[in-house]
Amino acid sequence: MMIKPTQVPVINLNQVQVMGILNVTPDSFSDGGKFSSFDKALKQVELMIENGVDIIDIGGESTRPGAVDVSEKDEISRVIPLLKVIKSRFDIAVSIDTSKAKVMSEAILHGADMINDVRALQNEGCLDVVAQSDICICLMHMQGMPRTMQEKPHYKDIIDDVLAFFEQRVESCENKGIKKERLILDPGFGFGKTLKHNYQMLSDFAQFKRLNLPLLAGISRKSMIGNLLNRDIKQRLSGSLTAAIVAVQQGASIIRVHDVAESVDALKVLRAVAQYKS
Ligand code: 7PJ
Repeated sequence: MMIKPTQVPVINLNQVQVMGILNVTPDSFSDGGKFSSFDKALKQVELMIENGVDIIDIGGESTRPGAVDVSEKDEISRVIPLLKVIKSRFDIAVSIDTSKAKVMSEAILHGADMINDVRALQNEGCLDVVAQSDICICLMHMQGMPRTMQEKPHYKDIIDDVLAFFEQRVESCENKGIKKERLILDPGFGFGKTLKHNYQMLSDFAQFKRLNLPLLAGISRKSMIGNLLNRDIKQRLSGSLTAAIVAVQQGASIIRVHDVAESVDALKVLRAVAQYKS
């Protein structure tokens, strides 16, 4: 039995989608916990919508390097009330960034349009929960776990290894009856990768299209920008935009960003370039 069928196909991949990041963790990576209170989060949602966001990605678990685990109860109380209010007030697609089956089922029940899982549905019960719905799922690659993933990332070949992981996860989904059409793949910039691995993935981003599934790129304000440029969080906009556009030019369907207005502008320029090509 379906938990809740979605009414409309809300994630439209006919044009590149801007996914705006809404962190609701007390220790959020790049907003310093600024939006941890409910009203501030809602204001941020309104602002993102005004600025042309397509999908809002709500995360209640910090997955930045070194982050500690959060309980299921805490994560649900951070994320679900916000999801409910957004869905009742705004006509916007919402993605829930979680790796916990219980959070996923609550999210699906309350109208989430997408599950964004940095652990690619590997945690117990996740495949089963998602199989009972029909919403989109983003499967992200991560080597190791957030607390320790940056200690010694190692790959035989970063592109081949990530592709092999995707193949295995897509197969697990299909074995559970989750149709391929619902899946989006993400190589997971910064998740168990050195600076070199990250730039290899960006240079060869188009290789990830080999499985014929839409791709998501999440690079915004990450250390692959900050460490390269020696810039702190607030000074990473130019680098982030450049990287996002490179990913889009190589076939990314969704870019996950903090700076919605600027990213929407950059995409408009790209579209004009495509439109006026002789
Ligand atoms: C990503 C994510 C990403 C997907 C985070 C941060 C760290 N989900 N959640 N892809 N990153 N799908 O935003 O810096 O790259 S949390």
